[in-house]
Amino acid sequence: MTISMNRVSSMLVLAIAVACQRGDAQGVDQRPANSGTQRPAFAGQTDAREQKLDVAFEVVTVAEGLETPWSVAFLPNGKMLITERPGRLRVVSADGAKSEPVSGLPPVDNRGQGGLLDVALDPDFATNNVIYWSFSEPKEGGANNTAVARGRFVDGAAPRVEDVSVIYHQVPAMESRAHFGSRLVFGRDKTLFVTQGDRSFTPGRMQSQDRNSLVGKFVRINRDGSIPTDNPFVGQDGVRPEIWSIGHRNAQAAALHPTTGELWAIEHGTRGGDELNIARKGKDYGWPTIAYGIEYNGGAITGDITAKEGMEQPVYYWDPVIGPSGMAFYTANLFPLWKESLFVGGHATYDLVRLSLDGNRVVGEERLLIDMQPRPRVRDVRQGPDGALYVLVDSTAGKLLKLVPRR
Ligand SMILES: [Ca+2]
Repeated sequence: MTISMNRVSSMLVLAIAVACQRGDAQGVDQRPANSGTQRPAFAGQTDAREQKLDVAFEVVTVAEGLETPWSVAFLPNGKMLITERPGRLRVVSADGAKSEPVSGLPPVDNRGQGGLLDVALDPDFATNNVIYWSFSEPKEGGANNTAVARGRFVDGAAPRVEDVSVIYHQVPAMESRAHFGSRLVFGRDKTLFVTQGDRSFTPGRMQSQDRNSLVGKFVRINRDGSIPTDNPFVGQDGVRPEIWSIGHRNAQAAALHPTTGELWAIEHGTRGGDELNIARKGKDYGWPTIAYGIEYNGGAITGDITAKEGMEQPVYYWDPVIGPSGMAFYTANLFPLWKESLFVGGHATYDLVRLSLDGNRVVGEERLLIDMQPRPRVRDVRQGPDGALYVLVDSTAGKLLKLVPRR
């Protein structure tokens, strides 16, 4: 077939025009977008320019033989706590030795995406030895909900938790095996943020805008489970006082910004709508009223709109999606070029995503670990006390890896 030069140039102009509408057309992900005719609310909201920093690192295996690990936390003595989703918490030494499961944890509902999920140390762990963990809590009739427990950690040959109490229960419990969210992040004031999901079915999804439900919400609680008096909806009739922000789909990545102290979170979005938000007090992040992308089985989301007055726009969104799980702001000196980067686990893309930030804007993106064999299904990413970047690989034969400078 012969194509005239005029035809070629008009096709080229059209291609550039479409690309420019999406972003700057130099993004790292070359797969086609799912969002059809949708457009970002501002330049740079998606498909940021690829920015390769060419940092030389090597990947070291710290521990292996972990069954579907979900989260890692660093103890002050150089050991680590790692959750395994079926319901086990293990103490892992720097040399990779794994303890017997920590005893004393309440039962979990480990069907589907549920089980033992995040783990975090008390801000005063050095003096009180208290840890917190999130899990899917089994309820009658096959229902479950996200829950948070705390207990005093006692290390040793048979590690255990004592004085255990469940300090938070998402309500209502529902019959679903998905979208538990549940990252735990302490604010600077030592209150605890808990991200939660919409339970991945219509009854839960529609509660994401219902302020009398804790489904599809981020909540903020005190360390004993009580409600901070300065939560946004305290004292309002028909509104749950635990709520910090509303309209969230399923955030499995969250961290406190190292400079501003604000809660940043990344949620699993629609097909074409994973999104990075700064979760601010009392704000509405729109799900399911506004969303980028489409239903996973095709078709528009709710009213097929991406913006509405009174609803927050994401700082950034991915189309196609990455399946974000785990995030860390890098602040250490071990990798000077990575300072002030935001790392995100690509659970669906089997890679590690690095974002360059300028204030609250994403200005560059890079994909790491794309040459590993097999590619890592990243569940969590953390900065270790040694400044290395730790990556937890989700698998029935899961691993903890760390990235260190290449020698
Ligand atoms: Ca949103």
